[in-house]
Amino acid sequence: MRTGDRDEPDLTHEATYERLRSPSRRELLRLSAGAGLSAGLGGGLLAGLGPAAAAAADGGIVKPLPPELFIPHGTNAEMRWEAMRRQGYLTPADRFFVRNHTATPLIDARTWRLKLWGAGLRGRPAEDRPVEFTYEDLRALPAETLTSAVECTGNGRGFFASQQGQAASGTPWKLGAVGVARWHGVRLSTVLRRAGLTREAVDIMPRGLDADFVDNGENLGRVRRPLPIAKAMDDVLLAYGMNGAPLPPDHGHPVRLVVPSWVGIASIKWLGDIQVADEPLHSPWNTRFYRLFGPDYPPEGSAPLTRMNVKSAFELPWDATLRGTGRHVLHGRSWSGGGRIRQVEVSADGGARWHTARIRDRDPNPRGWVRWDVPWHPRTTGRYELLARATDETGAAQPATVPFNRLGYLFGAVVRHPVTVI
Ligand SMILES: Nc1nc2c(c(=O)[nH]1)N[C@H]1C(S)=C(S)[C@@H](COP(=O)(O)O)O[C@H]1N2
Ligand SMILES: [Mo]
Repeated sequence: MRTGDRDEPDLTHEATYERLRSPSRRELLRLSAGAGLSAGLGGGLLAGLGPAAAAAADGGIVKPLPPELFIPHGTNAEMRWEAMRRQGYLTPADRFFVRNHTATPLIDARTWRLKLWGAGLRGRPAEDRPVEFTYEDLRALPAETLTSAVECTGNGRGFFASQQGQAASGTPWKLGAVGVARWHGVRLSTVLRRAGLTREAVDIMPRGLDADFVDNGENLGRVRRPLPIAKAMDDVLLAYGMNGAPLPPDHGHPVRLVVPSWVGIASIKWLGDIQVADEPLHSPWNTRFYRLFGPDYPPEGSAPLTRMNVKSAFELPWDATLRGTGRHVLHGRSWSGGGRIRQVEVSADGGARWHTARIRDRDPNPRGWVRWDVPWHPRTTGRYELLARATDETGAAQPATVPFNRLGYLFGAVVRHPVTVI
């Protein structure tokens, strides 16, 4: 999965990559200011799709959001973790979280085209003379299946306020902004090669067909985030299927990227075009967002975020009620962008004693999660807090607290799950 030689920097990490050719702070400020080159193009391309690109009506999400499966957060909705109880390994599409910057666009696959352009392709095709693939072109290419998590970088953000007393800005997710699906599609590397990828290619910039994102009155253009070519050529999928069905509108129909192990923002939905550049690219989504900002970080923020961290969740309602002081079996899942989960421990006494959970998946998928269970015998009725902490194959684990960052990314501390035994 990772490239190369130990002496070589790992360029599949945007952070490593960034360190090697980081722009100056002044340059970054300029790059993060607004839509830059892409301003105004959104409307034109969308108009080109005609009625096919109408946006979903009220609320911006197409699928039903029954309250037993979802907690709504404006244009987004998170999965309730009890909805994974008695499910198999995968998150069914009906309960997969939705993170929309604006609204789900309704795109007709018959008129849709994927457009590739830029100086990293043979002949350096311009944006208005791109290399095009139809939906059928992509489906005719060798198909692959990839079981991978997609997780929002801000998953767990609400716990900065509720557990650490410092609120971060953004959607106050609990732990439900994650899901694991079986994605079907064609490797991005296959399509990049067919489009004429050259050795000069450095970064790609996939861009969505949803409406321009307006941040406090400032139009930042369409959702787009650079991806280093090394990651793009590694394990990234252009997905047109999810759990054996066509990709649903809310999850990127007709085609989305799935960038395993990385921050959810990398997995661009409703993919319209991909710039392939022979120089580093920037967008607000890797300069002003998706870096760590705060007292512990430099003014321009950390390096752009790449891999997700380690997390664990119980398959219980938030504020669960359990009947009886007898034997219970607690179920949950743990996952990490760093790879396979090696160990999960659970505490019911605030972290004084930890019990090793039984991991049910024998051969853990490094891009997915593991299911686990552990018996629990509460001796008295009353309020409890259940804690779960996991360790991944790199040795990364879940601490009791994490340093604050203003945008509330990567909350990886142990979450204290309230339970009442009656
Ligand atoms: N075009 C586009 N792609 C996007 C987004 C978006 O708003 N527009 N949101 C991103 C973010 S922040 C996340 S976490 C994932 C969420 O994917 P999902 O809604 O299928 O769960 O999609 C990413 N891709
Ligand atoms: Mo996200």
